[in-house]
Amino acid sequence: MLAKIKYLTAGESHGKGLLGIIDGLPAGLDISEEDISQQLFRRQQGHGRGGRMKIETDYAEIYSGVRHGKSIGSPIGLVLLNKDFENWTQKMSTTPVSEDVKKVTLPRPGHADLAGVQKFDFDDIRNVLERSSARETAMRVALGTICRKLLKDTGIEVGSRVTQIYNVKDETPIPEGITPEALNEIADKSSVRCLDKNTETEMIAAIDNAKAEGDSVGGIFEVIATGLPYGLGSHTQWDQKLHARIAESIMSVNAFKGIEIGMGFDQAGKLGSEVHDEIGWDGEKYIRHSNNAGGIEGGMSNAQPIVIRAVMKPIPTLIKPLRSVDIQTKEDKLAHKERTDSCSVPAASIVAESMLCFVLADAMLEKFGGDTMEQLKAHIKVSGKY
Ligand code: EPS
Repeated sequence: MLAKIKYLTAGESHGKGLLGIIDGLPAGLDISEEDISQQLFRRQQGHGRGGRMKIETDYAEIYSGVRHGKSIGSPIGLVLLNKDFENWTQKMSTTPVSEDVKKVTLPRPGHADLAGVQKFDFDDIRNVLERSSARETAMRVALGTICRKLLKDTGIEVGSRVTQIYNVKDETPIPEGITPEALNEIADKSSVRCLDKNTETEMIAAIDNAKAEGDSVGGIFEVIATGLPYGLGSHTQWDQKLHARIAESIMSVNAFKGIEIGMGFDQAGKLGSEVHDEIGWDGEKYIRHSNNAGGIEGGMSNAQPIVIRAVMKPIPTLIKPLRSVDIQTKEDKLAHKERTDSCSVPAASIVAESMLCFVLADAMLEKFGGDTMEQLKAHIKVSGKY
């Protein structure tokens, strides 16, 4: 749960576009459409993307809340138009149409299709699939860029890389001491956002093989944040705990099925003495001899880098569809298929960065507060412990 920041998105995948509103940010934050574009571009990349990304050049127009390049404390509104809408004007018209629009009646296993039509009593799956599409994550990345900017201005960077696609794993650790932005620079040069060149080739082959079979693959990515002070989040109440807030945010992304923090699930097979990060004093400040906790102890940041990993399932839209049932006739049929991606794990890692940005920016505002960026920075200077 976010404490200080509120944000909402609206928009269907093939509708007119995506809308986003974010509220609760201080005045005086530099925000530009160029910054947002840069992140939107990153989300559009990746080996295994389908035809849609060739149609779109995602660009979010700042509609409100910014004046002469700076936030003014009011809600910030963004508008991102879908270029593809021109091909869907009848099918996705907001007003009634005379043309007969074919209904989608074959739910895809693993997608929101069947649960959605059951919930809303729809006879057309399109009413569900349009909003459940990961297209919506474009707006999350756009809004998340504003939080990323606040973090950057307070010394916090967020970056990511892909560690697994299908059964191909990159076991190499993130280079010691690398900044998240430097990590992104390297990862962004790879079409699968993988640091190891040999593994990259295998990952690309895994995606190509799946695609050739009409199938899809998922994977795992790692997100890191550095420059954090002690004490974001709190141990004092369940909904204050920083790792819980991060988990909620990350798990809200389409197709994300799990999250680990620090050593994560590997801790199950270790002794306590192998897991916990020993504490030292370097003459000026506390240090840790390792970071298995992933930067969070007792629900609070401990001034170490935050390290999380999340898993994305294979996309459920398959060119070689699975068995399903027609919701109109109840006949056994193969699931609906439409244009899709065979892998969008690299793009998902950018979305995950953005989701972490919301939580960390919110936790910084919660701890240090301020109506303006100047005030926020002054408060951090006075009471931030690193
Ligand atoms: C996406 C846009 C979609 C898909 C993908 C993500 O475009 P379209 O449906 O027009 O091809 O490429 O969404 C899915 C595969 C899904 O199942 O939701 C995007 O902008 O990221």
